[in-house]
Amino acid sequence: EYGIVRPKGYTVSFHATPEMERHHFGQTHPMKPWRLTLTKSLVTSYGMPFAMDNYVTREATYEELNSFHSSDYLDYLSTAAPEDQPRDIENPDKEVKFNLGGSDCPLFHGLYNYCSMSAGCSLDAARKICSNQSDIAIAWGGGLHHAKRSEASGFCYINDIVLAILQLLRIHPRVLYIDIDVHHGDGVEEAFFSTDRVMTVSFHKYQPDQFFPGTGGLEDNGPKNEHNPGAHHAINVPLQDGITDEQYEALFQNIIGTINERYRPTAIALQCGADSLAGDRLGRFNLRVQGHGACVRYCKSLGLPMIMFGGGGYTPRNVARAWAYETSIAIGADTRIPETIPEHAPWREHFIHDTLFPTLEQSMNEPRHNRNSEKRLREIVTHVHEQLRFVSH
Ligand code: VJV
Ligand code: CA
Ligand code: ZN
Repeated sequence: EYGIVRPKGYTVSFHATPEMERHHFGQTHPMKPWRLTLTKSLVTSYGMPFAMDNYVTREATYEELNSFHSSDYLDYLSTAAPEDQPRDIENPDKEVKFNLGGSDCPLFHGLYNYCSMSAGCSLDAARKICSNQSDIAIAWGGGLHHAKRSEASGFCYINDIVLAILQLLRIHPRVLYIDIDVHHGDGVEEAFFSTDRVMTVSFHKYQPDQFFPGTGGLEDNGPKNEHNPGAHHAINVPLQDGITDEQYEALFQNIIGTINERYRPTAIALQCGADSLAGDRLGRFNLRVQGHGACVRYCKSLGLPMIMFGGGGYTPRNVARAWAYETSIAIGADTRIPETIPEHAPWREHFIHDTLFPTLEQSMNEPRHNRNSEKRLREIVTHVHEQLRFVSH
Protein backbone atom coordinates (compact mmCIF):
# COMPACT_ATOMS: atom_id res chain seq x y z
CA GLU A 1 0.00 0.00 0.00
CA TYR A 2 1.21 3.50 -0.96
CA GLY A 3 4.38 1.85 -2.26
CA ILE A 4 5.68 1.46 1.27
CA VAL A 5 8.66 -0.89 1.22
CA ARG A 6 11.43 -1.83 3.62
CA PRO A 7 14.18 0.77 3.50
CA LYS A 8 17.29 -0.58 1.75
CA GLY A 9 20.36 -0.97 3.92
CA TYR A 10 18.85 -0.21 7.28
CA THR A 11 16.31 -1.51 9.78
CA VAL A 12 13.64 0.33 11.73
CA SER A 13 11.99 -1.41 14.69
CA PHE A 14 8.68 -0.43 16.29
CA HIS A 15 8.13 -1.32 19.96
CA ALA A 16 4.63 -1.17 21.49
CA THR A 17 1.99 -3.06 23.41
CA PRO A 18 -1.79 -2.63 23.44
CA GLU A 19 -1.71 -3.52 27.15
CA MET A 20 -0.12 -0.18 28.07
CA GLU A 21 -2.72 1.75 26.12
CA ARG A 22 -5.65 0.46 28.16
CA HIS A 23 -4.68 2.29 31.37
CA HIS A 24 -6.37 5.47 32.54
CA PHE A 25 -4.95 8.28 34.68
CA GLY A 26 -8.55 9.38 35.39
CA GLN A 27 -11.40 10.79 33.31
CA THR A 28 -10.17 14.36 32.78
CA HIS A 29 -6.42 13.88 33.31
CA PRO A 30 -4.57 15.30 30.28
CA MET A 31 -2.34 12.20 29.84
CA LYS A 32 -4.29 9.70 27.72
CA PRO A 33 -2.46 6.41 26.98
CA TRP A 34 -5.13 5.82 24.33
CA ARG A 35 -3.27 8.29 22.05
CA LEU A 36 -0.83 5.39 21.47
CA THR A 37 -3.67 3.28 20.05
CA LEU A 38 -4.67 6.14 17.76
CA THR A 39 -1.03 6.52 16.63
CA LYS A 40 -0.63 2.80 15.94
CA SER A 41 -3.89 2.71 13.98
CA LEU A 42 -2.76 5.60 11.77
CA VAL A 43 0.67 3.98 11.25
CA THR A 44 -1.11 0.76 10.27
CA SER A 45 -3.64 2.36 7.93
CA TYR A 46 -0.73 3.87 5.97
CA GLY A 47 0.79 0.37 5.69
CA MET A 48 3.96 1.31 7.56
CA PRO A 49 4.32 -1.92 9.62
CA PHE A 50 5.40 -3.69 6.39
CA ALA A 51 8.54 -1.60 6.37
CA MET A 52 9.54 -2.24 10.00
CA ASP A 53 10.33 -4.99 12.49
CA ASN A 54 7.35 -4.92 14.88
CA TYR A 55 7.77 -6.08 18.47
CA VAL A 56 5.24 -6.51 21.24
CA THR A 57 6.86 -5.13 24.36
CA ARG A 58 7.30 -7.03 27.61
CA GLU A 59 7.24 -5.54 31.11
CA ALA A 60 10.59 -4.29 32.40
CA THR A 61 11.72 -6.30 35.44
CA TYR A 62 12.21 -4.88 38.93
CA GLU A 63 15.98 -5.30 38.49
CA GLU A 64 15.91 -3.31 35.26
CA LEU A 65 13.95 -0.46 36.89
CA ASN A 66 16.38 -0.65 39.82
CA SER A 67 19.31 0.28 37.52
CA PHE A 68 18.19 3.90 38.02
CA HIS A 69 15.33 4.01 40.55
CA SER A 70 15.79 3.39 44.28
CA SER A 71 14.45 0.21 45.89
CA ASP A 72 12.29 2.05 48.44
CA TYR A 73 10.60 4.03 45.65
CA LEU A 74 10.04 0.91 43.51
CA ASP A 75 8.77 -1.11 46.48
CA TYR A 76 6.22 1.56 47.20
CA LEU A 77 5.25 2.03 43.54
CA SER A 78 4.68 -1.68 43.09
CA THR A 79 2.27 -1.94 46.03
CA ALA A 80 0.69 1.54 46.02
CA ALA A 81 -3.08 1.26 46.12
CA PRO A 82 -5.37 3.38 43.96
CA GLU A 83 -7.31 6.14 45.71
CA ASP A 84 -10.49 4.12 46.10
CA GLN A 85 -8.73 1.25 47.91
CA PRO A 86 -8.30 0.89 51.70
CA ARG A 87 -5.10 2.67 52.65
CA ASP A 88 -2.09 1.76 54.73
CA ILE A 89 -1.76 4.06 57.73
CA GLU A 90 1.80 4.81 56.66
CA ASN A 91 0.88 5.75 53.09
CA PRO A 92 0.28 9.51 53.32
CA ASP A 93 3.91 10.13 54.35
CA LYS A 94 5.28 7.96 51.59
CA GLU A 95 2.99 9.47 49.00
CA VAL A 96 4.30 12.90 49.87
CA LYS A 97 7.89 11.63 49.91
CA PHE A 98 7.56 10.04 46.46
CA ASN A 99 5.19 12.71 45.04
CA LEU A 100 2.56 10.06 44.33
CA GLY A 101 -1.21 10.40 44.51
CA GLY A 102 -1.54 14.09 43.67
CA SER A 103 -3.42 15.30 40.59
CA ASP A 104 -0.34 15.18 38.29
CA CYS A 105 0.81 11.68 39.32
CA PRO A 106 -2.30 9.85 40.55
CA LEU A 107 -2.26 6.27 41.80
CA PHE A 108 -4.47 4.38 39.35
CA HIS A 109 -5.33 0.72 38.81
CA GLY A 110 -2.51 -1.09 37.01
CA LEU A 111 -0.04 1.78 37.53
CA TYR A 112 2.96 -0.50 38.03
CA ASN A 113 2.07 -2.51 34.93
CA TYR A 114 1.74 0.73 32.91
CA CYS A 115 5.16 1.93 34.14
CA SER A 116 6.97 -1.34 33.51
CA MET A 117 5.43 -1.62 30.02
CA SER A 118 6.58 1.90 29.13
CA ALA A 119 10.08 1.10 30.42
CA GLY A 120 10.07 -2.29 28.68
CA CYS A 121 9.27 -0.58 25.39
CA SER A 122 12.26 1.78 25.67
CA LEU A 123 14.61 -0.94 26.97
CA ASP A 124 13.70 -3.23 24.05
CA ALA A 125 14.42 -0.33 21.69
CA ALA A 126 17.81 0.29 23.35
CA ARG A 127 18.77 -3.39 23.13
CA LYS A 128 17.98 -3.51 19.40
CA ILE A 129 20.30 -0.52 18.93
CA CYS A 130 23.07 -2.08 21.05
CA SER A 131 22.92 -5.37 19.13
CA ASN A 132 22.93 -3.52 15.77
CA GLN A 133 19.67 -5.24 14.87
CA SER A 134 18.03 -1.83 14.41
CA ASP A 135 19.36 1.44 13.04
CA ILE A 136 16.32 3.34 14.32
CA ALA A 137 14.16 1.96 17.15
CA ILE A 138 10.79 3.59 17.89
CA ALA A 139 9.28 3.59 21.40
CA TRP A 140 6.25 5.93 21.38
CA GLY A 141 5.19 4.52 24.78
CA GLY A 142 8.34 5.92 26.39
CA GLY A 143 9.73 9.42 26.76
CA LEU A 144 8.71 10.06 30.37
CA HIS A 145 11.49 12.54 31.05
CA HIS A 146 10.50 14.06 34.44
CA ALA A 147 10.75 10.97 36.68
CA LYS A 148 13.56 11.11 39.29
CA ARG A 149 15.47 8.33 41.04
CA SER A 150 13.07 8.33 44.01
CA GLU A 151 10.23 10.57 42.87
CA ALA A 152 7.39 10.76 40.40
CA SER A 153 6.93 14.11 38.64
CA GLY A 154 4.77 15.62 35.88
CA PHE A 155 2.82 12.50 34.79
CA CYS A 156 6.09 10.46 34.86
CA TYR A 157 6.79 7.66 37.36
CA ILE A 158 9.61 5.68 35.74
CA ASN A 159 12.28 7.37 33.65
CA ASP A 160 12.42 4.93 30.74
CA ILE A 161 14.78 7.30 28.87
CA VAL A 162 17.44 7.13 31.59
CA LEU A 163 17.10 3.34 31.65
CA ALA A 164 17.49 3.15 27.86
CA ILE A 165 20.50 5.51 27.79
CA LEU A 166 22.17 3.42 30.53
CA GLN A 167 21.84 0.45 28.15
CA LEU A 168 23.29 2.45 25.24
CA LEU A 169 26.28 3.41 27.42
CA ARG A 170 27.29 -0.26 27.64
CA ILE A 171 28.26 -0.07 23.96
CA HIS A 172 28.34 3.60 23.04
CA PRO A 173 31.04 5.97 24.32
CA ARG A 174 28.90 9.12 23.83
CA VAL A 175 25.13 9.49 23.68
CA LEU A 176 23.38 12.70 22.59
CA TYR A 177 19.97 13.16 24.22
CA ILE A 178 17.63 15.60 22.42
CA ASP A 179 14.25 16.61 23.86
CA ILE A 180 11.66 18.50 21.76
CA ASP A 181 8.80 18.13 24.27
CA VAL A 182 7.46 21.59 25.23
CA HIS A 183 8.56 20.88 28.83
CA HIS A 184 12.15 20.85 30.14
CA GLY A 185 13.69 17.34 30.23
CA ASP A 186 14.77 17.80 33.84
CA GLY A 187 14.87 14.14 34.97
CA VAL A 188 17.19 13.02 32.17
CA GLU A 189 19.39 16.10 32.54
CA GLU A 190 19.78 15.54 36.28
CA ALA A 191 20.52 11.82 35.95
CA PHE A 192 23.54 12.54 33.72
CA PHE A 193 24.70 15.77 35.38
CA SER A 194 28.05 14.29 36.40
CA THR A 195 29.14 12.48 33.26
CA ASP A 196 30.53 13.67 29.92
CA ARG A 197 29.36 10.48 28.22
CA VAL A 198 25.86 11.89 27.80
CA MET A 199 25.09 15.36 26.49
CA THR A 200 21.51 16.48 27.09
CA VAL A 201 19.77 19.16 25.01
CA SER A 202 16.23 20.30 25.76
CA PHE A 203 14.15 22.80 23.78
CA HIS A 204 11.25 24.01 25.92
CA LYS A 205 8.98 26.80 27.05
CA TYR A 206 10.73 28.56 29.94
CA GLN A 207 8.88 30.77 32.35
CA PRO A 208 9.81 29.95 35.97
CA ASP A 209 6.78 29.86 38.32
CA GLN A 210 4.42 30.00 35.33
CA PHE A 211 5.25 26.86 33.38
CA PHE A 212 6.23 23.39 34.57
CA PRO A 213 8.82 22.39 35.73
CA GLY A 214 10.42 25.86 35.86
CA THR A 215 14.01 24.67 35.32
CA GLY A 216 16.19 24.72 32.18
CA GLY A 217 17.42 28.33 31.90
CA LEU A 218 19.97 29.23 29.22
CA GLU A 219 22.79 29.45 31.77
CA ASP A 220 22.05 26.09 33.37
CA ASN A 221 24.68 23.89 31.77
CA GLY A 222 25.42 21.36 34.50
CA PRO A 223 27.01 21.81 37.93
CA LYS A 224 30.32 23.61 37.59
CA ASN A 225 31.79 22.19 40.81
CA GLU A 226 35.36 20.95 40.99
CA HIS A 227 36.37 18.61 38.20
CA ASN A 228 32.83 17.65 37.27
CA PRO A 229 33.23 16.03 33.85
CA GLY A 230 29.54 16.70 33.23
CA ALA A 231 29.95 20.49 33.35
CA HIS A 232 28.96 22.13 30.02
CA HIS A 233 27.22 18.90 28.95
CA ALA A 234 23.66 20.07 29.68
CA ILE A 235 22.35 22.41 26.99
CA ASN A 236 19.08 24.29 27.47
CA VAL A 237 17.15 26.20 24.82
CA PRO A 238 14.55 28.26 26.72
CA LEU A 239 11.77 29.53 24.43
CA GLN A 240 8.60 31.62 24.72
CA ASP A 241 5.03 31.15 23.49
CA GLY A 242 4.23 30.95 19.81
CA ILE A 243 7.53 29.84 18.23
CA THR A 244 7.07 28.99 14.53
CA ASP A 245 8.32 26.09 12.35
CA GLU A 246 10.80 28.38 10.57
CA GLN A 247 12.40 29.68 13.78
CA TYR A 248 12.42 26.29 15.50
CA GLU A 249 13.93 24.43 12.53
CA ALA A 250 16.70 27.02 12.06
CA LEU A 251 17.52 26.93 15.78
CA PHE A 252 17.38 23.13 15.95
CA GLN A 253 19.63 22.55 12.94
CA ASN A 254 22.16 25.16 14.05
CA ILE A 255 22.38 23.83 17.62
CA ILE A 256 22.23 20.10 16.90
CA GLY A 257 24.58 20.48 13.90
CA THR A 258 27.17 22.28 16.04
CA ILE A 259 26.83 19.77 18.88
CA ASN A 260 27.31 16.91 16.44
CA GLU A 261 30.57 18.45 15.19
CA ARG A 262 31.94 19.25 18.65
CA TYR A 263 30.72 16.32 20.73
CA ARG A 264 30.75 13.58 18.05
CA PRO A 265 28.04 11.38 19.64
CA THR A 266 27.92 7.73 18.62
CA ALA A 267 24.17 7.36 19.23
CA ILE A 268 21.13 9.63 19.55
CA ALA A 269 18.20 9.38 21.98
CA LEU A 270 15.43 11.66 20.68
CA GLN A 271 12.41 12.48 22.84
CA CYS A 272 9.62 13.52 20.44
CA GLY A 273 7.08 15.00 22.90
CA ALA A 274 4.17 16.19 20.73
CA ASP A 275 2.96 18.85 23.17
CA SER A 276 5.18 21.33 21.29
CA LEU A 277 2.62 21.23 18.43
CA ALA A 278 0.16 24.05 17.81
CA GLY A 279 -3.21 23.42 19.44
CA ASP A 280 -1.90 21.16 22.20
CA ARG A 281 -4.01 21.22 25.37
CA LEU A 282 -0.98 22.04 27.56
CA GLY A 283 1.54 23.41 25.02
CA ARG A 284 2.11 27.00 23.90
CA PHE A 285 4.07 26.74 20.63
CA ASN A 286 2.93 27.23 17.00
CA LEU A 287 4.72 24.20 15.54
CA ARG A 288 3.08 22.25 12.75
CA VAL A 289 3.46 18.51 12.16
CA GLN A 290 5.98 19.29 9.39
CA GLY A 291 8.16 21.47 11.65
CA HIS A 292 8.17 18.90 14.45
CA GLY A 293 8.97 16.17 11.92
CA ALA A 294 11.80 18.23 10.41
CA CYS A 295 13.70 17.75 13.70
CA VAL A 296 13.39 13.99 13.32
CA ARG A 297 14.48 14.19 9.66
CA TYR A 298 17.53 16.26 10.61
CA CYS A 299 18.55 13.79 13.34
CA LYS A 300 18.14 10.89 10.94
CA SER A 301 20.35 12.68 8.39
CA LEU A 302 23.26 12.54 10.86
CA GLY A 303 23.36 8.80 10.14
CA LEU A 304 23.77 7.66 13.76
CA PRO A 305 21.86 4.84 15.47
CA MET A 306 18.84 6.41 17.10
CA ILE A 307 16.01 5.70 19.53
CA MET A 308 12.85 7.76 19.06
CA PHE A 309 10.77 8.09 22.23
CA GLY A 310 7.29 9.55 22.71
CA GLY A 311 6.62 11.88 25.64
CA GLY A 312 4.03 14.61 26.15
CA GLY A 313 1.16 15.30 23.75
CA TYR A 314 -2.32 16.19 25.00
CA THR A 315 -4.40 16.62 21.87
CA PRO A 316 -4.50 12.94 20.82
CA ARG A 317 -5.40 13.50 17.14
CA ASN A 318 -2.30 15.70 16.70
CA VAL A 319 -0.09 13.29 18.66
CA ALA A 320 -1.15 10.52 16.28
CA ARG A 321 -0.49 12.72 13.24
CA ALA A 322 2.99 13.73 14.40
CA TRP A 323 4.15 10.27 15.50
CA ALA A 324 2.72 8.57 12.39
CA TYR A 325 4.48 11.16 10.19
CA GLU A 326 7.72 10.70 12.16
CA THR A 327 7.44 6.92 11.78
CA SER A 328 7.22 7.52 8.00
CA ILE A 329 10.35 9.69 8.18
CA ALA A 330 12.20 6.89 10.01
CA ILE A 331 11.40 4.40 7.25
CA GLY A 332 12.02 6.98 4.51
CA ALA A 333 8.40 6.95 3.32
CA ASP A 334 7.53 10.55 4.20
CA THR A 335 7.52 11.65 0.56
CA ARG A 336 5.38 8.70 -0.46
CA ILE A 337 2.50 8.69 2.01
CA PRO A 338 -0.53 10.75 0.96
CA GLU A 339 -1.37 13.85 2.96
CA THR A 340 -5.01 12.78 3.19
CA ILE A 341 -5.76 10.39 6.04
CA PRO A 342 -6.66 7.00 4.47
CA GLU A 343 -10.38 6.40 3.86
CA HIS A 344 -10.27 3.16 5.83
CA ALA A 345 -8.44 4.58 8.88
CA PRO A 346 -10.26 3.73 12.11
CA TRP A 347 -11.42 6.80 14.05
CA ARG A 348 -11.07 8.86 10.85
CA GLU A 349 -13.77 11.27 12.06
CA HIS A 350 -11.78 11.80 15.25
CA PHE A 351 -9.16 13.73 13.26
CA ILE A 352 -11.79 16.43 12.39
CA HIS A 353 -9.74 17.55 9.35
CA ASP A 354 -8.80 14.69 7.02
CA THR A 355 -5.21 15.89 6.51
CA LEU A 356 -2.00 14.78 8.19
CA PHE A 357 -0.88 18.44 8.16
CA PRO A 358 -3.53 20.75 9.60
CA THR A 359 -2.90 24.47 9.22
CA LEU A 360 -2.43 26.61 12.34
CA GLU A 361 -5.99 27.84 11.87
CA GLN A 362 -7.26 24.25 11.74
CA SER A 363 -5.28 23.37 14.89
CA MET A 364 -6.62 26.15 17.08
CA ASN A 365 -9.09 28.99 17.08
CA GLU A 366 -6.44 31.67 17.19
CA PRO A 367 -2.70 31.04 16.72
CA ARG A 368 -0.64 32.22 19.69
CA HIS A 369 1.23 35.48 19.54
CA ASN A 370 4.90 34.73 18.81
CA ARG A 371 6.95 36.04 21.73
CA ASN A 372 10.36 34.88 20.42
CA SER A 373 12.37 37.76 18.98
CA GLU A 374 15.12 37.07 16.43
CA LYS A 375 17.50 38.94 18.72
CA ARG A 376 16.80 36.59 21.65
CA LEU A 377 17.16 33.50 19.44
CA ARG A 378 20.57 34.80 18.28
CA GLU A 379 21.61 35.25 21.92
CA ILE A 380 20.63 31.65 22.62
CA VAL A 381 22.70 30.36 19.69
CA THR A 382 25.69 32.45 20.79
CA HIS A 383 25.51 31.15 24.35
CA VAL A 384 25.26 27.53 23.19
CA HIS A 385 28.27 27.96 20.87
CA GLU A 386 30.24 29.38 23.81
CA GLN A 387 29.36 26.37 25.97
CA LEU A 388 30.44 24.01 23.21
CA ARG A 389 33.92 25.54 23.14
CA PHE A 390 34.47 23.68 26.45
CA VAL A 391 33.45 20.40 24.82
CA SER A 392 35.54 18.26 22.49
CA HIS A 393 36.19 14.70 21.50
O1 VJV B 1 2.15 22.57 36.64
C1 VJV B 1 2.12 21.52 37.25
C2 VJV B 1 2.02 21.45 38.78
C3 VJV B 1 0.87 21.98 39.41
C4 VJV B 1 0.24 21.20 40.53
C5 VJV B 1 -0.85 20.26 39.98
N1 VJV B 1 -1.88 21.02 39.25
C6 VJV B 1 -2.92 20.12 38.70
C7 VJV B 1 -1.27 21.75 38.11
C8 VJV B 1 -0.21 22.72 38.65
C9 VJV B 1 2.14 22.64 39.62
N2 VJV B 1 2.17 20.34 36.62
C10 VJV B 1 2.18 20.25 35.17
C11 VJV B 1 2.83 18.93 34.77
C12 VJV B 1 3.07 18.83 33.32
C13 VJV B 1 3.71 17.51 32.96
C14 VJV B 1 4.13 17.40 31.53
C15 VJV B 1 4.67 16.02 31.21
C16 VJV B 1 5.44 15.92 29.91
O2 VJV B 1 4.64 16.31 28.82
O3 VJV B 1 6.56 16.78 29.88
C17 VJV B 1 5.99 14.50 29.68
C18 VJV B 1 5.00 13.42 29.62
C19 VJV B 1 0.80 20.33 34.67
N3 VJV B 1 0.42 21.11 33.66
C20 VJV B 1 -0.90 20.90 33.48
C21 VJV B 1 -1.31 19.99 34.43
N4 VJV B 1 -0.23 19.66 35.15
C22 VJV B 1 -2.64 19.45 34.63
C23 VJV B 1 -2.82 18.33 35.42
C24 VJV B 1 -4.10 17.81 35.61
C25 VJV B 1 -5.20 18.41 35.01
C26 VJV B 1 -5.00 19.56 34.22
C27 VJV B 1 -3.73 20.07 34.05
C28 VJV B 1 -4.31 16.67 36.40
C29 VJV B 1 -5.59 16.18 36.56
C30 VJV B 1 -6.64 16.81 35.93
N5 VJV B 1 -6.45 17.90 35.17
C31 VJV B 1 -8.03 16.27 36.09
CA1 CA C 1 11.99 19.74 25.95
ZN1 ZN D 1 5.61 17.85 27.96
